[in-house]
Amino acid sequence: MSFTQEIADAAETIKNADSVTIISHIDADGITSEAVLRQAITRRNINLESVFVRQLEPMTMKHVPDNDSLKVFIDLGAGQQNLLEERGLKESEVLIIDHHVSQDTDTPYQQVNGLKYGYEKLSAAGAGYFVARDIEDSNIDLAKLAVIGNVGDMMARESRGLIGPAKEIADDGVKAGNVKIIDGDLNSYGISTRPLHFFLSYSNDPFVPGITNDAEGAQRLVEEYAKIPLRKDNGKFRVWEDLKSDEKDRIIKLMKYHLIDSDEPVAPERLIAQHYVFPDEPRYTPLRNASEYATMLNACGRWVKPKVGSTVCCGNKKSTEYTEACREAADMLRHHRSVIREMMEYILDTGVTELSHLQYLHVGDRFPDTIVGIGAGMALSKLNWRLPIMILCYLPDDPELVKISMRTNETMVSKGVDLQAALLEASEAVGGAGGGHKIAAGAYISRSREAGFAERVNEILKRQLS
Ligand SMILES: [Mn+2]
Repeated sequence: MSFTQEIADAAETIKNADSVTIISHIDADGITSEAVLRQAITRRNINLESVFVRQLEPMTMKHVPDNDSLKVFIDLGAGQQNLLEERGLKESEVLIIDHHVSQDTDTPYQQVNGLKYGYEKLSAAGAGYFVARDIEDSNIDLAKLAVIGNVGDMMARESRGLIGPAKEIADDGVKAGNVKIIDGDLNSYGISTRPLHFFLSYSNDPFVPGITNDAEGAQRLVEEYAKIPLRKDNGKFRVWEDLKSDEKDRIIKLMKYHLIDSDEPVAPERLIAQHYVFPDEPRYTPLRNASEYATMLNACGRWVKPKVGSTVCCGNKKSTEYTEACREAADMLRHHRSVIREMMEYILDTGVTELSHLQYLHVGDRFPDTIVGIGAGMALSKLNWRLPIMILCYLPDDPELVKISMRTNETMVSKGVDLQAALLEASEAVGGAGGGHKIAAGAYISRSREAGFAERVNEILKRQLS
């Protein structure tokens, strides 16, 4: 079997179905996955129902309908095939499209998964897009959504751009005319919506002395040193996307000079990344580029309204349903950002406990567990970047568990830090479970074992750096 064959078989399975149920995950990748498949399926006039779950576990399996539809599990399912078996789902009624590690079970469920072919940088929406394109060539207009899914799942992060099959998808988007790839751009978030000087001051990967967390410094760089107007003729602040390419180059060059003042040498290329802009979306909105769009969808998921996100993704722009969904999604995004900001301020005001190789804080049940990781990442940019940050929190719906979120940066990863390995080992030792990436990872452990957990992880990090 090859990946191409898996895709072709999945397309065939969907085309032959009388009705389909999509079961997907409530984050940006899950929502775009659903939106890609939903459009590919409804364009063939096949009956369809969609279900979103926070994660696939015994409690949420009950949302999977008991009917004779084809159940397409996407962005989840690969690692929970035992649950599908326990539920009594037959091989013939299941298709899994996923990019998580697959679990061995007796029932050989049909699956599309790039992971076993070495495609680690392809999200579920990416895999789902290939199936959609196989169903009908004209579905290449859906590549845009898969780009958002890939970016949302951080597939472009370490490589500073999409690579391999995910790049092929972005190229399809260019062909379809609704994706524009911008090369050699600044690696920072908010190109379409953030006022220029704030955009630069939020840039923290890498940390740029005199600019990162310093909006006044950023403003001086723009106006005094680069001699670039900060505002448009109408008085409003310009955004990064407004800048001409020579203006961008001037700013990037100046930022490279600032890097010389870094505590540790930083390769100037680390300032550079690829951006994905959507020319069919309105300017100055989060819909305009892949990373801001992904944040908006994550906000919809975190406020448990993935269907609002999906309606936006399907982009039936003339419908009032679409207009209403955009408004609601924008509200959720604003709320999302303000809660994250609140959490970051809480971490900074309360202060973290520093151990030799990490810093940590327990936030109890003050913040939704779904934003704790992001808040931790933002707080880290204002704290000692050498110490990975660990935030512990309680879960509203499970009094037994503690959620652990950890974040670090690329410099520490290059020195040997691997948060996924650290949390996996530490949580397994106390009967919990963890996973993620080197740069960002999470775990769940029992409340009865939380004492001493930070020290345990600290020891592992110490070993990794020795
Ligand atoms: Mn995913």
